[in-house]
This record gives sequence, C-alpha cells and structure tokens, in this order.
Amino acid sequence: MDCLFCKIVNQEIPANIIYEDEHVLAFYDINPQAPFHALVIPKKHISTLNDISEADHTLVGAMVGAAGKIAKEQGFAEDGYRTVFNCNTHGGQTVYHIHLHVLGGKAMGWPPY
Ligand code: IU
Repeated sequence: MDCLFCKIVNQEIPANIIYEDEHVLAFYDINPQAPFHALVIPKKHISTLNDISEADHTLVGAMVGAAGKIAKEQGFAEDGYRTVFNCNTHGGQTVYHIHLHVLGGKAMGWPPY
C-alpha cells in the first residue's frame, strides 16, 4: 500500500520518533504548527476516522493515551495543549492514515478558521 505513514511504521522512510509501543507510534511533524507538534498514529492502517470500527476503539484509546503521555512528558499538562484529528477535505486531512496531532508550547486560538 502506498501510504506514507505505513512506510514510517515499516521503517521504509525515516521519522523522528518520540514514542512507540506495540500498537502506536509518535513522531515529530515535519511542518510544525506550534513550538511542539507531534503526530500519534496507529501501526495498523486506517484511512480516516470514518473507517474506524468498534474493534478499533481500544486502538484509538491507545492513541489518545499516548498523546496524553507525550504531552505530560513535554511538560504541557498544567498549561495545556491541543489534540486534533482531521477528517477528509473539510477537516483538512492531507495524509490518509489516521493521526492525532499533539500541539503544545503556546496558547492556541479557537475556533479554527
Ligand atoms: P493532516 O491532518 O492530514 O493535514 O496532517 C498531516 C500532517 O502530516 C501535517 O501536519 C504534515 O505536516 C505532516 N507530515 C509529516 O509529518 N511528514 C510528512 O512526510 C508529510 C506530512 I507529506
């Protein structure tokens, strides 16, 4: 499958990995939108949030758990941070392997325009 993030999982292309366990991987985003910007991905290929089945709920929970762990390790727990899943065109999704953005290190605006 020609999926960029699967290639990172399979170590076919390099990434700056900051967290890994049996089911998920996290690495720095190449185009950071905040002082800290990482992506948490499942090792299993899932294209969009629309493709998550009930059997994937534990996996998505593991992604959220990893995001919280990373944010705490980075020292963002108290001031806070942003986590985002983008889905399809209106959500701004550009890579079709689900990923949870973890952004921190500054106060972020809301809503996103
Ligand atoms: P999006 O939610 O699908 O728009 O996010 C995709 C992210 O993947 C985006 O922030 C990119 O900067 C990031 N990214 C990356 O980290 N490495 C890459 O080789 C490519 C995109 I292409």
